[in-house]
Amino acid sequence: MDKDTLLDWYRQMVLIRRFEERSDELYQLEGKIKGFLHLYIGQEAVAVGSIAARKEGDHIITAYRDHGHALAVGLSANEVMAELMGKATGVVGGRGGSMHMASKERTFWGGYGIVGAHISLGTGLALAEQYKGTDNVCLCYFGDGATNIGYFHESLNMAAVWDLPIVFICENNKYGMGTSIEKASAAVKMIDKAKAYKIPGKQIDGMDIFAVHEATQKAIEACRKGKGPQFLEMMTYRYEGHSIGDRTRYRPEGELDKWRDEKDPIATLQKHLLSEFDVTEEELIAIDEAIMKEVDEAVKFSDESPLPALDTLFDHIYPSNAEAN
Ligand SMILES: Cc1ncc(C[n+]2csc(CCOP(=O)(O)OP(=O)(O)O)c2C)c(N)n1
Ligand SMILES: [Mg+2]
Repeated sequence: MDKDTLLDWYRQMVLIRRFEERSDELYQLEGKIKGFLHLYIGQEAVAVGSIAARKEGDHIITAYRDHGHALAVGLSANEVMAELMGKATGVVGGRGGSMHMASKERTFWGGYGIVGAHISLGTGLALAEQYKGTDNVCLCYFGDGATNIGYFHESLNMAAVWDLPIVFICENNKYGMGTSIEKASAAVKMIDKAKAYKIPGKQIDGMDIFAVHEATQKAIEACRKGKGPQFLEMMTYRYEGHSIGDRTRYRPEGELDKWRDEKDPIATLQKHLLSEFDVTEEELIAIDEAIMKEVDEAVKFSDESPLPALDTLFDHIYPSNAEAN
């Protein structure tokens, strides 16, 4: 890996973290973000490292914890923040909010709130590419909790039967909504579920951006060679609760500190940059400062942006509904 690539990964991970810390304040202290807000803090290496392995045309689809993926596919802090604030300049015009970031141009399809349902949409995207005879693949992200849902099993089965070009990326952060894996899942290793459908699976250290990137690259390559679906279980940790308001009382004391102190993906890459490359502390500080500015500007941009106009209320919905109204 060259220095510029690693600095770019570092920049992306810091952007996601600062962006979300600011979003948390805007939600809890300023009331400028409403609805749900699921933070990705702690898991940054998964989105950044894996999305860096895709080429143009490959699809990305994920669940409601989607701000990190949105920024990693290259959407600007301005348009993602404006979306969080429900403004017309947001990535989907202020209509989706936190859980529904998406961008057709970047083949990034969202952002879904129904746990597990988008896994079938990702499988459909892969089927479409196979049908058209392209070498595009789909990277489909979901949580450990989503593997208990029927859609997950039906999708894995079909993907395996039809050898679809899809990389199933399970972001295993040990918990669903207030419930640990052990309490909700009979199989505690997610790769065992993939094995049931004869899909090759690997457990990866999801806090290590190098491991994430390499594993995703290999999985994508296998898909492009027609070897069918691949499964990666990224072992990771979310530092915040499931969504704002979750005080995470179900976690053992000290668990968060341990992950944060020993495994933090940003600190780990930082150390690597300082020890293995001729990167200085000053350079990293300058990146951090530039990002703080970028986030502040995104908030200003969103504050100053208009809400969607009332006469666009029925845009983008089925004509029959619009007529009915
Ligand atoms: C079909 C469905 N059931 C339940 C919920 C409520 N719910 C939202 S997130 C969640 C837990 C999902 O956990 P996981 O897949 O591990 O993802 P994480 O939140 O840890 O990223 C639940 C039960 C929902 N949104 N949809
Ligand atoms: Mg989870």
